[in-house]
Amino acid sequence: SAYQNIFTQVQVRSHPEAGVPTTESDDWRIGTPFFSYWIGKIGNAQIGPMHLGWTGIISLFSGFLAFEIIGLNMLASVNWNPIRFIGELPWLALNPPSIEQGLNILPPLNDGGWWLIAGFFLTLSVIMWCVRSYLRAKALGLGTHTTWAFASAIWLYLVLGFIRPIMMGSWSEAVPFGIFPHLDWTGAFSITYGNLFYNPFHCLSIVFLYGSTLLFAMHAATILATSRYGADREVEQITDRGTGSERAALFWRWTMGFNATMESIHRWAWWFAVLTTLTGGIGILLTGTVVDSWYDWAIAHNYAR
Ligand code: BPH
Ligand code: BPH
Repeated sequence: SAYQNIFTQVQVRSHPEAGVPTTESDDWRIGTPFFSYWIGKIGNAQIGPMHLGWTGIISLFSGFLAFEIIGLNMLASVNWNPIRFIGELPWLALNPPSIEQGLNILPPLNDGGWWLIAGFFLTLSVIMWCVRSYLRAKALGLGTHTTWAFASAIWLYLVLGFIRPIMMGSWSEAVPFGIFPHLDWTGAFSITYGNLFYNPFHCLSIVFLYGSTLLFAMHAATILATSRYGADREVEQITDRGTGSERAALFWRWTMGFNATMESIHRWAWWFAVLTTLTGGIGILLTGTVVDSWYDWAIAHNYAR
């Protein structure tokens, strides 16, 4: 039959696909698989089974605890009034300890204690999720690229909420939980330290974040445009270049004189994503510890005038 791509695909309806055998027993695969037509429009129509495992259970449980602690504190802050809770949700906060608490790990519950407990469980949750991605990759015989990329995001998370507060000697330096409250924190942080735009690591982080979206748009467009020649079978075309990836490469060589390869484009994407949070974390760690005003720093280094 005709070649299938995402525009013409036929949704498979058969016995659920169990996947390749893994190196371990399959006891942890839970949930009876089922098919969904509409989910099939945006991805694989088969839902489940999912692999849970101990790291998955710990992650979901501790993530749920953090979520509950944050939510109940916000509910308490509006006198347990559910209507106000919904109406004011974007403005509600669970704040870190006040300055006087320093790095006290047992501050009063209503002066950052709940914030510390929620932060502990959220951190446990994301680290367990990361370990889980490592274990799933190993069980399938994969490289661990996803795990290390996620670790880069966790690095920025830890700098913002844990490492920098410790270096500054106070939990009060950390980010509050809450929608507008964390945005207010971000804005105040920039103003306090002389405008983050003058922080060169913030610049680098932006370059990589915007660069990531540029690369993603270019790559997705290129593959969609050449899928009619089979270039969407990307992994095969790394080792067995076909007319699809040949045309994809030529398109960019004609357009800008240079082209990535079917493999290197994925390394470009991986590094751009990873460097967004890696450079970002460095920039935040330097702020208030090494540099008190990025504007003054920029003047001193002929970067601003
Ligand atoms: O699995 C993932 O992605 C799908 C991992 C992840 C990643 C990964 C993953 O592998 C990678 C490579 C990245 N993120 C990369 C990046 C970029 C940097 C390299 C950077 C731009 C970035 N991630 C950013 C972000 C951001 C922000 C702030 O910009 C966010 C918010 C995220 N990433 C978020 C995420 C998650 C989607 C996922 C991930 N990045 C990590 C999931 C995780 O750690 O989960 C822990 C928490 C839980 C498992 C539980 C949460 C609790 C729920 C909120 C409520 C509980 C619900 C309850 C169970 C239901 C109750 C039932 C009721 C009916 C009663
Ligand atoms: O790294 C950074 O800076 C170096 C961060 C960032 C910042 C920061 C950072 O910390 C701050 C304080 C600011 N920007 C501040 C400002 C100024 C005030 C708003 C203003 C000048 C500004 N930034 C502007 C801009 C602009 C523009 C156009 O004006 C841009 C484009 C940017 N800033 C861009 C950026 C990014 C490059 C970078 C940054 N500013 C942030 C990079 C990034 O990807 O951050 C998101 C990722 C994370 C925070 C990691 C989260 C990973 C977790 C493990 C996920 C956990 C998920 C979990 C499942 C959640 C569950 C929760 C449940 C309990 C509900």
